[in-house]
Amino acid sequence: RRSNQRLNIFGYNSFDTINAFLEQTAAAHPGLAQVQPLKRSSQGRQLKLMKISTNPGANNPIIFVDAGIHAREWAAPAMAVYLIHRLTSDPAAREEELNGVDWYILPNVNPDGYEFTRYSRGNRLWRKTRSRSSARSDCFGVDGNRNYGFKWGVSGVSRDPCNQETYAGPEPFSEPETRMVRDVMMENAKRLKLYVSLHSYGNYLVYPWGYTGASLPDDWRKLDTLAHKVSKAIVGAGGSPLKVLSAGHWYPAAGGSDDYAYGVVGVPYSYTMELTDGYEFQLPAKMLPKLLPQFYEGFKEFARNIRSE
Ligand code: ING
Ligand code: ZN
Repeated sequence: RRSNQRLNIFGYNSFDTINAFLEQTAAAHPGLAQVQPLKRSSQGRQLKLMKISTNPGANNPIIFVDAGIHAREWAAPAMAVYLIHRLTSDPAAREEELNGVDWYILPNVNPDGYEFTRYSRGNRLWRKTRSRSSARSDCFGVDGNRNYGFKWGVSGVSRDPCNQETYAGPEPFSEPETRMVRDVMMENAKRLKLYVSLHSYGNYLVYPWGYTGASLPDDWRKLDTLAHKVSKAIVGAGGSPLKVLSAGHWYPAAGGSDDYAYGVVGVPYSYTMELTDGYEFQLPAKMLPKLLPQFYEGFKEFARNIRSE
C-alpha cells in the first residue's frame, strides 16, 4: 500500500496517509506526541492511537476522541487529524489545550469501511465495517455504533446481516474495531474524563442515553450544560449552533460507543459530535478550511472545562 502521499490538512486523506502522518508527528515532537499501535481491522489494517501530552507522567485527566466508525462520514477523521495537527504544531496549545489534560486521539476506527468508500469500485455511502458475516456469506459488515456491549440490541438496530445501515452484529463487540476502542477505554478508565465520538451528519452534540428516549442519566444537566458551552464556543468562532440533546431524544439506538463509555466505563462526560453543518454525509472538501477551525474552538472549550473539573 502507498503511504508516501503528503497529507492535506484540509482534505480527505487515505488511511495510510493518516497513519504516516501520525508517525511523522510523533517523530517530529518526541516528548509531546506518541503513537501506540493497537490491533488490526478485519482486513488487516493497523490502527494507531495518537497520545499527546506535555507531561505523560503526571496522570492528567484524558480526553479521548475517536472518529470514523461510520465509513462514509469523512469529515470526522478529517477533524481528528486537524485536532492532532493543531495540538502538536501550535505552541499556544501547550499552554492552553494541553495544560493539565492529555489527549488520546484515534482518527479512523473503521479503515476497511473508509477505504471501501474511497475505491472507485466501492460504495461512497457505505457505513459499516467490512467483516464477513458467518450467517450470510454474501453480506458484509456491522454497524460499529450498534456493536458496543451496553443495552446491546434493545432499540434502533437491525438483526439482518444484509441490512446496510444498522446491523448490530452477531453479538456485542463482534468487531475487532469496536473491541480496540473498548480496550483503550478500559485501560485508561480511571483517567478518562471526556469521550467524544466524531461523526458527520448535520450539526449535533448528543449525550447519553442513546438507547432510549424514555429516560436520561441522573446528571444529564452537567452533560447538557457543557455541550451548550461548546456550542457557544463554536458560534463564537463563526460556526452554526449545535443541536444539543440526548441521543435517544433524537432517535433511540442501542449499542453506541457513547452509552458504553458513560454507562459501563464510567466516563463522566461522553458525547457524539456530528459535524457537517447543512450537509448530510458528504461534506465538500472545500468546506473543511472553515469548519475544522470552528470546531477546534469547541474542543478548546471542552479542554478548559475538563481541566477545571
Ligand atoms: N449518528 C449516530 C448513529 O450511530 C446516534 C448517532 C447514536 C444518534 C444513537 C442517536 C442514537 O446513528 C450517525 N450520524 O451515525
Ligand atoms: Zn455516524
